[in-house]
Amino acid sequence: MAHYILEPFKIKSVEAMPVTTRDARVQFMREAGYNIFHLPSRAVTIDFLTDSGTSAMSDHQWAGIMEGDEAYAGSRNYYHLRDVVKDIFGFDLFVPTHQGRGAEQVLFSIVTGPGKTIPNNTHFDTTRANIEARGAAARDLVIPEGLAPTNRHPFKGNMDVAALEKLIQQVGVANIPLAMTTITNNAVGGQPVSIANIRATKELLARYQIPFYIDACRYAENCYFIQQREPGYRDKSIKEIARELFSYADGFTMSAKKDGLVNIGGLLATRDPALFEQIQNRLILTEGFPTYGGLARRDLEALARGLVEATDEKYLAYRTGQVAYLAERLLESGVPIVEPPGGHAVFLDAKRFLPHIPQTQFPAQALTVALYLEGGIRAVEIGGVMFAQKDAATGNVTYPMLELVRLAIPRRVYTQSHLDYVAEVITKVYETRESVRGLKMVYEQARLRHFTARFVSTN
Ligand code: P61
Repeated sequence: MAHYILEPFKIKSVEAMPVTTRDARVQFMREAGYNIFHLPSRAVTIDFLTDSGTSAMSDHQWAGIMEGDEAYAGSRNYYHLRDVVKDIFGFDLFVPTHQGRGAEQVLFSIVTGPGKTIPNNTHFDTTRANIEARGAAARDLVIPEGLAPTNRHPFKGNMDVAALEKLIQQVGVANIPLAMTTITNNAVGGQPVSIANIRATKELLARYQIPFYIDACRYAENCYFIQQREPGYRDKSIKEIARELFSYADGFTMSAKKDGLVNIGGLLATRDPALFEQIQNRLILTEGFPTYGGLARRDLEALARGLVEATDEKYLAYRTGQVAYLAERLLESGVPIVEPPGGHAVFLDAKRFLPHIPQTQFPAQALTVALYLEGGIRAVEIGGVMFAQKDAATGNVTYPMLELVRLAIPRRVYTQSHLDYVAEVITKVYETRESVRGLKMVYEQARLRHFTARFVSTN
């Protein structure tokens, strides 16, 4: 039997949850063009679209909202955030941004351009898009185990350091303004990266004098996995692990909507004073003055408090335990998932779930539709819709290795009985999987097409 870790909090405020009929869901889905991004939230019972910006804030964070000092420059909330960033990450030079892609936009508009290449263990879609939008190339270099859904490697998110060295030699140091590692590695299943791998990546990059940046949105979950799984870290606190991990970085971007436990916000930090000057100038142009960076000052206070709360081990044990519980329940029913589960989400393996649907008919997208129709659950496709690459010259489409459906669990929002309901709905869909049909895409945009694409059923 799957084991559930007690929630380390009580509920002080509740929000009504929409419950719909199957007929209503069929209608909603048709109107949404079989794309869950077009569903109004009033049509969704359990919303697992994302763990980003969907957390429940604590009473302490809400109290901080009331203590917002809405000064344009030099707000006391900014100084509080500055102290917390220094304490957890060890960085002096940082700016807040409105969210993760705000940080990406500012950084990449300065360092990338045509002919440049940015390597990463795996870029998430907005990171890739922000690089490609500037004519640069985004390269994914995760270890092979990361792409094998049932391989139980403890750090499946790791960078393939040998492949990184090969890439550097191929494209040349001058064309790589920086290299990144994303923790946890979202696109391959929320899989952690070991501190040994971070250290090895840093050592290699230092030899070539290439700066090393971390995409840090789920850094606390990653540090918890290091504590639990990596030899030598069991007795270290999350903060100690974070301080060591970030000591190898020359900078980081962070969507604070994840392990910042806030509904909006981001961070961009660097150790390079000359680059920091450019960052501040660019920030003023697009986000805001450096002591607020596109956020209300009350948001900075909530973030300063959220960052600290996310390093609490009781919270992280519950958080990763909740994800593991749902994964365990699904495995007990024979449902194919990415193993072991990651830190923020359970990923269904749509290739094994729906082997009768070819990749040209978007099996993972078809599965998200089926989950919604069966139980009002909104999950997100991470497969061919999001990541297929079309060759501009030949029109040939290359599909990604993995066709996944991500059930991203918002932090501190759902209880054990919600997860039990989800497990029952998915088991039912699995038992009747032969009836699920593929989809045909009838509308798409050139970039980030998954947000707006529309489909029809191949029925
Ligand atoms: C997510 F459906 N992630 O996982 P921003 N880096 C990484 C992320 O995971 C990430 C960002 C940078 C989201 C939100 C999301 O197609 C989608 O604060 C590793 O969202 O700008 C965001 O941070 C960007 C959901 C993003 C999507 C794109 O759910």
